[in-house]
Amino acid sequence: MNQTLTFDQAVNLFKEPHRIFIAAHIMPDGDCIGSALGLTWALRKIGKTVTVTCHDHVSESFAFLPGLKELSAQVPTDEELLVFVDGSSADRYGAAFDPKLFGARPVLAIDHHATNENFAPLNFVDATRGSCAEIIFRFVRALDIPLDATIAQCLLTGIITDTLGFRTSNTSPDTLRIASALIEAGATIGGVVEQVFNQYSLPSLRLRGKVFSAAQLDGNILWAEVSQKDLRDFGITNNGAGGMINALLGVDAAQIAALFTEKESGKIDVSMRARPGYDVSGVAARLGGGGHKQAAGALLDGPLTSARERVLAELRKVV
Ligand SMILES: [Mn+2]
Repeated sequence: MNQTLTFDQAVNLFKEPHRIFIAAHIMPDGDCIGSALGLTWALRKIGKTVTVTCHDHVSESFAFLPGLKELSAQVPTDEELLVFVDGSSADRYGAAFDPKLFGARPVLAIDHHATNENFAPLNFVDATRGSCAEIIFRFVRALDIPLDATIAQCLLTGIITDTLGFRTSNTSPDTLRIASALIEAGATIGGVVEQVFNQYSLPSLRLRGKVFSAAQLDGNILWAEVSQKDLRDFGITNNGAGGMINALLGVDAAQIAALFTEKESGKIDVSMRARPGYDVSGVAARLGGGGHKQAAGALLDGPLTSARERVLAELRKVV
């Protein structure tokens, strides 16, 4: 039976073990990478041996974070504690989340998604937090680990990316207090914003031009799509579509935006954004995905047209 832990119970799990396994989720974003690496460097600072993993391609935009190269696809071996960060369900971790490998070891999920399924044997979920990195910060503090610039920069990256630069409605006074402690420890806002928000490749800019010019308004739902052919035509091999969804919701007539991206596997990744007062997390959950009220997503069967019709039918019920 899966258990929900109090904060203190979850913190205590870190005290005894020497070898710890940490996993970031697939389609990794700045929050799961920043949370996983921030926790890794913090635990190493108190003498723990940490394996940090991700079963997916990790965007080069995060190359400025120390340890990024370590995020390879590994499964648990002899670690004494297994930790899964920032994911709402087991399928977000690929082969790393395999109960056959767990044995009697504690397996803890730390997350902030309202759609979290309490999927791990032990779970600590705080859905009031705008980012998982804020929760990790609380763990670091509770374990009396002194912050340094590396830990701080990883965690601030998580906060800034998930709050879109302190702009989401779940950015709280405590978010800003935590950010200010991280800046005091040596992290910089400019460093994150410059690397993550202000830079994309020329092919990615051109892809935006094509995708945005074909965007369609359906009532007050704005949608656009990116096919594998588009990605090939523009010579984009990895995550060139990143960040587009937020621009779509910038359209004044839109209350909800949806971006459909055809994956190499033929599956369709749908990202959704909603203005305050609307909620796309329920739609994402019904489609087998998850997320927050204002930002959620799911992975659907192709082709693009049928995935799009399925999602739009659900979204029309929300607006
Ligand atoms: Mn997150």
